[in-house]
Amino acid sequence: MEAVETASRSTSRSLRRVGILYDERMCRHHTPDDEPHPENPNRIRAIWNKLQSAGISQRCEVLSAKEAEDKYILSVHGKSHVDLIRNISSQQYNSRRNRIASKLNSIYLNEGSSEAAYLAAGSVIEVAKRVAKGELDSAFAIVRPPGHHAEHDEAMGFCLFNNVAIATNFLLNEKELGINKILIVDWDVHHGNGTQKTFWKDPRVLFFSVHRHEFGSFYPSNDDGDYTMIGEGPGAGYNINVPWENGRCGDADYLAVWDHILIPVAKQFNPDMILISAGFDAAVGDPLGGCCVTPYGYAMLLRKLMDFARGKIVLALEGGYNLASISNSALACMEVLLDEKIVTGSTEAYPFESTWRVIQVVRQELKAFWSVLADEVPTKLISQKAPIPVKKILISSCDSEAEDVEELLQEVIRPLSTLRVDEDCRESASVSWRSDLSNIDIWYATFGSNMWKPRFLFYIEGGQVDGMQKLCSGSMDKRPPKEILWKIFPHRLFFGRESTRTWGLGGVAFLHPESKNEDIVHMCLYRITLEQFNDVLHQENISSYDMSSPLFDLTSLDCVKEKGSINLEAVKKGWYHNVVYLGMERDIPILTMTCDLSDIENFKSGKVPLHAPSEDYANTLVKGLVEGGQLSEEEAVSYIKEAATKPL
Ligand code: Q9C
Ligand code: ZN
Repeated sequence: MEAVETASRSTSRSLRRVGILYDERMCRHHTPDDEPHPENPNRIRAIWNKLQSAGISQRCEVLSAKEAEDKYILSVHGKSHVDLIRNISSQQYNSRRNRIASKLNSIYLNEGSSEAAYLAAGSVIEVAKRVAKGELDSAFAIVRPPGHHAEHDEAMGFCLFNNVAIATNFLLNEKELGINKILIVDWDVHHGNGTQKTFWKDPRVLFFSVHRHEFGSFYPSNDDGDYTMIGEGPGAGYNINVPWENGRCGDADYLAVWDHILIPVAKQFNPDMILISAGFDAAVGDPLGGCCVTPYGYAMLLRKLMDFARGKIVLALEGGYNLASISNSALACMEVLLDEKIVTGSTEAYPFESTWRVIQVVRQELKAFWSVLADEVPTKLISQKAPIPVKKILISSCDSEAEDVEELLQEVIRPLSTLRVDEDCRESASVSWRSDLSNIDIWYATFGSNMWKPRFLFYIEGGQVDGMQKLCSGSMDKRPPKEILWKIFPHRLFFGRESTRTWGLGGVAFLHPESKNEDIVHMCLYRITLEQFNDVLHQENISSYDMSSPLFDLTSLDCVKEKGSINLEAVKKGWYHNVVYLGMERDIPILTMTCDLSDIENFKSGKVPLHAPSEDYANTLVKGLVEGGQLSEEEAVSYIKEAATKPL
């Protein structure tokens, strides 16, 4: 009997006992009206389906989720936070839930949130316990909501409970498990601020995070993720941050950080167990991350960690928003845990120069604590670097601009058209979406300065509009609009914001996203492709978003037709990130872009002022309306005046 079991194990199961935890109940946390959101239930479904169809889950021990007990959660979070998350999904919170969520930073809540949060935390505990006991060699917990941003008293960044921090404390507190030193590796593209704070003074936990930082402008947009943040008191030296200065980092950059920081330190620290905050939003194709780690890259990073803690490794999912990217990355990691085949693949040759610089400053900062970091990195290595990256990104805008100018100052201006289509991710990532969307026409309806055709053409052709200091990147597809027509819609035009970099003092045009019968707005409709529309969206909402995937694809189009409007999370800082559907014209959808309803509230309350436009800006609109044959000059002037003076 026993012989039979052993035989069947060696054929269908791996020699390694690898745990995998998936539970559909964690899908019950979603946006209240199922509005699109990058952190959605399909993320974990996609990973699970992929692992099943690749035959991975069949070779693993499949576990289901367990809710965490409050006493474990309370080792990381305050009582009031735990009470809130426990009760937030109950009926008595129905009327307050959305308001509470809106006061938090990047959080939504629904009737399924409490259960999912407890299951996510409990699941990481469950797999970590089994690995610690030796029942499993290693494990992957496919959990959501993610956890690493959640702080002692605060849910943020799509995270409710800090799953990895909770499991870490669990392991350390269960003395009989014999786990006294834990290495947490956080390779999510965002800084693990919550985890860092939890173990700030704790030398039993070495927290290592590599993340986009951009000098404090990348989410969570503060200095917590800086390399100078090394821990405090007995924890000094036990917190290591590797902050990227830019996006586009890929396998070579991550591997260099592993080879020259993490691996030597891990050797010296000699952990009893490793927990990985395994977000896959640094993966190539991720809409939020803008980095380009391949599945092979993730496999290598994980492979190198398997040599420590006798292979006792737990991966817990954090972020990652491209379903294909996260599924393939997770699959590559599972193959490493199962250890059944050699990791194969190749990596682009060299890290960026900025990567070597960051590695050097991190080593410098920490060498007093880790003698293995004391030597200089050989100049021979450092001289091997990728050519200075040129950004295709953006470039300038017109009615709008990003809030943080710093973000922009990093940009090297270069027209899109000079990029080859098939360059690797470091420059233009996967651009196959472009050919898909280049055959689909939409009407781009504009109510602002783009009504003046010469002005709008700069968004297509690129270049500098007369009298404006700024350069537009243009669209990669430079064909002019196929048709132009004008229509009147029952929407409210208004002018807001005190000043903009493009137009100086004075408000710029916005459309109330909701229609009302007493209002009218003149709109100029340009028939362009969905690809061009994406480039227009990008120019209207300057951000570090890198266009490796579209901002607005066919799914978004279906969704906006059904829902009326959709907010583009990736360019949330832009003022025109809300795409509104205005109906069909000759079987072609009409789309415009404006602020969202929460901005409208801020305009109404005066938090952001309503403001008449500058003369230059108003003149551009008048020219648009007059040259477009819509109104006489006099009528155009009074149309704008009315929109600029009527209260919202
Ligand atoms: N301008 C994780 O990956 N983005 N969280 C907000 C505001 C929030 C990411 C953008 C990103 C949170 C787990
Ligand atoms: Zn993330």
